[in-house]
Amino acid sequence: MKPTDEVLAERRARVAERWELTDEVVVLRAGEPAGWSGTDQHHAFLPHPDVAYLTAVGSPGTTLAFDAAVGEWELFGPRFTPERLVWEQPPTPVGQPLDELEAWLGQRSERTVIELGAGATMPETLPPPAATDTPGGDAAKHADASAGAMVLRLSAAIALERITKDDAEIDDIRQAAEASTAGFDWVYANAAPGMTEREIQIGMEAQFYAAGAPRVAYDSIVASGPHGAYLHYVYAGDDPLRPATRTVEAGDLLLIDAGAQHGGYASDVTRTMVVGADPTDEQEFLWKLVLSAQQQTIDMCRPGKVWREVHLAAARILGAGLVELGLLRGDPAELVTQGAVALFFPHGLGHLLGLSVHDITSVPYSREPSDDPLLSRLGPNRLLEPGMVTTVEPGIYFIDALLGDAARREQFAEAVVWERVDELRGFGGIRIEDDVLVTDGDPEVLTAAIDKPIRIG
Ligand SMILES: [Mn+2]
Repeated sequence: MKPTDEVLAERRARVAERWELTDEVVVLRAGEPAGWSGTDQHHAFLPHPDVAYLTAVGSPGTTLAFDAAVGEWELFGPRFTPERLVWEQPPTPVGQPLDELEAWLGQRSERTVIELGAGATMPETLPPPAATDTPGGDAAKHADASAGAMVLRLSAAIALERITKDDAEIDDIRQAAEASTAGFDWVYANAAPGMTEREIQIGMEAQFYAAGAPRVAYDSIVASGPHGAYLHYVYAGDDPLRPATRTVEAGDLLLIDAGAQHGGYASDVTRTMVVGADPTDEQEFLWKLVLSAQQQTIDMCRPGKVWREVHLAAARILGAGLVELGLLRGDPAELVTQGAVALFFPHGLGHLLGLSVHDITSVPYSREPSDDPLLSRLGPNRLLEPGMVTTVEPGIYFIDALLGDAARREQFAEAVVWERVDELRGFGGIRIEDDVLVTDGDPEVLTAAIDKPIRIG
């Protein structure tokens, strides 16, 4: 649902409050389409998520400006010339014409202007604080550093607002999930041995679009048999000029990680099924293990839980199962600490979901702990809060690059029962993923309508 003007005003007011600026000018740009090198074509455009969040407008060039001296926001939108309107339909007119931004900034030329959104230069690491400046030091470098720190702080403030979703945002994620449901239902009814991964992808995505999704939230992963062991296996990932695809065989695992987008908001769903045959003992054991790890950790998605603990709980459950199946030996918690479980579960349990499928990743501090109170809550030790939407996606994979690596085989000679593991090389992977809304009460699975069959076709 498109946020009302009132909701947009509330979002902007909360951001401005976090910024605590006095007389600076902030400019947030949605960005421009990226060119395809060597041609006059462009890649599909999506606005910078901070601008989408604060404006609900997606046209290239859309710019939101803030004058901290008076506490006022000004929206600028592109207008096309008659010549351009011969070729392209007009963007929805919003705010003042973008051409007037320059004059608006000219009236504030004495003030510090901070570029955010697509115009921001985000520092990769925390710039040194000004206090460490030394006499005769490189003044210009420190000036850059402090500008970088400002960009980081202001971006982090928007990120903190985006971490918890308001009702309009949750509604869009629900609608994205509904379109995804149509696509997965099509797979359950139609996928069968003899079809290619590509045919299944096309049939599924057609249902996303038919259900109202303007686009997919990310490149769909439709991976059969051994391909399920590449975490991000996508069509044309090998060579976009002559993409290969694989025909699904009876008894294959089929791992589908796909999601529709709605209103700019993503859904992100993974299901793994055996196609056209009853599951083998190992397929059934590992599928139920992954599902159990998912169910138990979804139940942990409650306010006050530290995300890292939820991840480690999933890893221990998976580790215990791998011991039970005879692939690992030892204490599950120790196997997690040593890194033996990560040979089979080499990714995080989940990520925030929102305007981007991996939401709030543009702030570097979302990846590391920080002493800065504004940045610390973005870290991996983030506490879950009501309104957060996170994926929960445990998995077990038999990845040749890890399991065939001589150094790892030696390092884990004791922990891994290699003769048993080697029998399962080529197994592929199993991942089960849902989108979970943290609430004051029980966690709500926004993708609960998407069935989890162990066998289809
Ligand atoms: Mn995901």
